Amino acid sequence: MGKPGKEKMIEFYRQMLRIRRAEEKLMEVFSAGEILGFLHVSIGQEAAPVGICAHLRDDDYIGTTHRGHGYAIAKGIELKRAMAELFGRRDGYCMGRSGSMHLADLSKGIMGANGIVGGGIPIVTGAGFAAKYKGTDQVAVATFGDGATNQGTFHESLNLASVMNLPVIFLCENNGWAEFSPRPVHAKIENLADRAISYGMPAAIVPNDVVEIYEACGEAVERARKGGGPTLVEVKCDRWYGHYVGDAQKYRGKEKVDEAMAKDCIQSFEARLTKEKILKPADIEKLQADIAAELAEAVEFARQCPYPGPEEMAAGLYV
Ligand SMILES: Cc1ncc(C[n+]2csc(CCOP(=O)(O)OP(=O)(O)O)c2C)c(N)n1
Repeated sequence: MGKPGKEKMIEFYRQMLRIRRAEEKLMEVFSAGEILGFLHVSIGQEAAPVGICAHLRDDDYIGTTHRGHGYAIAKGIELKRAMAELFGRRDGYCMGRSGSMHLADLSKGIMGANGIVGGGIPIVTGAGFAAKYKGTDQVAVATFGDGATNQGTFHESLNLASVMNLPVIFLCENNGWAEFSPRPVHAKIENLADRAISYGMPAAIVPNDVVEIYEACGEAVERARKGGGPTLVEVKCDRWYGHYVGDAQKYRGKEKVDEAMAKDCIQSFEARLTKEKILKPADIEKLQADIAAELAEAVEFARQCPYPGPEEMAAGLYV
């Protein structure tokens, strides 16, 4: 696999920035009442989706959580149609019926976000089983938070994937919080990757650094594609904002939030790219401007799309 070259590094930066700006825009329009329901953003956690998705093909599967926008974007979802979906419009990926927490695009292997904590893990394990059964070299990636590792679905899935040698990568974003409970309250062990030991599964622990995540996930994906079975990867990251947009985080001191923000995975990567002369300030400005234009277009597209009508309510249902 090797180290990522210059072009890949620039693409990592561009994708992390696209995710950050898209979620900032989502927070803005959600707070203005243009999007209904709940919204959970992954600001501060952009390195993991970019690091893993850089290894995935369109026909590889990914299943995410309530905090899954970053993975959908990194896996190749189109911002216009994703935005339309979150706005509840009929030109969205799921005709405006999924919103943020069930956003899916099977043409890109995006099996969907999931509002049930740990709910996506067995679904992805099933996709891994299908790939193995059919004899393809596809892989399946389940992403989830630290809280989800206490769910039975997590343990059943890891055990099954291990004994059946399935091509699944279990990617845990340990941001230290499960809703309003800090990790020591919901799990006695600091490193959740240790849970892989009981399933005889290889595991890796990586910091919130896109290149380190890319390298660890590269090994895991390669092992899975070659028939070597599953891996558990734990990324130690930080959630900047509340559990959902609008959560004032009264349970978490401001100094902790400031600490998390100071470890920004995008800022530190930008500093590295500038120092290594991979990007000049003018290149960064251009990237920022292109992303801003892409997002403005996506939001405008979403705003002018119609809502689905009641006559379309049963479309796409299995009976
Ligand atoms: C089965 C289930 N239990 C409880 C909830 C309520 N809930 C929503 S998100 C969440 C915390 C999830 O924490 P974690 O898995 O660490 O993910 P993070 O929010 O940090 O990304 C909880 C308890 C739920 N949606 N589903």
